[in-house]
Amino acid sequence: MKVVVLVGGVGGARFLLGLKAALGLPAVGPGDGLTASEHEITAVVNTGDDIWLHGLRICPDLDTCMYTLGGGIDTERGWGRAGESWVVHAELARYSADLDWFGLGDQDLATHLVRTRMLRAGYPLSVVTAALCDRWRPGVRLLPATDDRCETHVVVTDALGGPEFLDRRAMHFQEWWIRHHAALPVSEFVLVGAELAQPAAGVREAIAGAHAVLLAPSNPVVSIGSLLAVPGIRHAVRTTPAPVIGLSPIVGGRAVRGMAEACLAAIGVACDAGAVAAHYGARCAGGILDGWLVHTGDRATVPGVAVRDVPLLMTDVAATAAMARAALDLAGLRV
Ligand code: FO1
Repeated sequence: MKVVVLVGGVGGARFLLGLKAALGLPAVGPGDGLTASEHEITAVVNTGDDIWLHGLRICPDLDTCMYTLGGGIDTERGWGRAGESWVVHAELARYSADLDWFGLGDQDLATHLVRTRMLRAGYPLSVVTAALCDRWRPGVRLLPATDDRCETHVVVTDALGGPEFLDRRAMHFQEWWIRHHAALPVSEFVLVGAELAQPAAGVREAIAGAHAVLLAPSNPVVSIGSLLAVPGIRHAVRTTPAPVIGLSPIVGGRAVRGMAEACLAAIGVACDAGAVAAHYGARCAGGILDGWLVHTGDRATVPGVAVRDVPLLMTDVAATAAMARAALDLAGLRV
């Protein structure tokens, strides 16, 4: 069975752990490689969070998926390496090198150094990611949404200069998310580079050749939304013969993780499972969904979208595996 998952960062990575378990693959790592599984998972990973810092290209969602599935993630934070040290980060702060708001771990730094060196040598991000995965062996093919620059930036309108100076300024999503804790009022999200970006090698083919395409319970705006904003990816999802099934990241009117509420409010979408489904839209009505899983007790009514309610809290791998099985079942696939 070929399953393609559109994922963002922490939530998406956790979902992939459960999907691997649901398909009989070891949650972490590639397994013994002897029992060649007849199942193949491809994750199309959001690259809208990617950022140049200290001259290094940092890919938060790709690294979160790679570390999580490769067994190197710090499970408390959900990002960065387990057992991390922050010596370089502290030294940068001593130089008041400004970017102390971004946590740069010493082990994580090696990933950025290798990636940046390969990018500078001309390798596309998809090739770089495959090379990094040679070490981490995630047991899932990780494809960046695009090999091109297509960054999520946030336009903030606030009266920093006093009520008479309502000024608009843009900043990278990471700065808004981390430095400002998503607390600054957003007037819009802009995908810088989208007009020139193409899906990365293999993305369109994976989506077209899948038996099921799943939307992980990731942030609908800055993860799934930024991913779908890469020209060609939304079209690939809308035209694949595979059923397209989404899992709601909103449980009981509250985002399970991260600050999806702030992001949804910025685009005028209510923070509930039904509103997010309507935002994605039914494939038969110009959107992308054929099916939608909501948490037990939540509701969603979108004409043309088959809705089921199941427990959607990824409390552990077993719970997440049950969610993944429910999504595949809604796609008509029995595992
Ligand atoms: N998230 C934070 O809240 N604070 C950080 O300092 C931080 C640093 C960081 C470094 C590398 C990396 O791969 C992820 C990092 N994240 C940090 C998480 C990241 O900002 C978010 O998880 C994603 O961008 C949202 O999906």
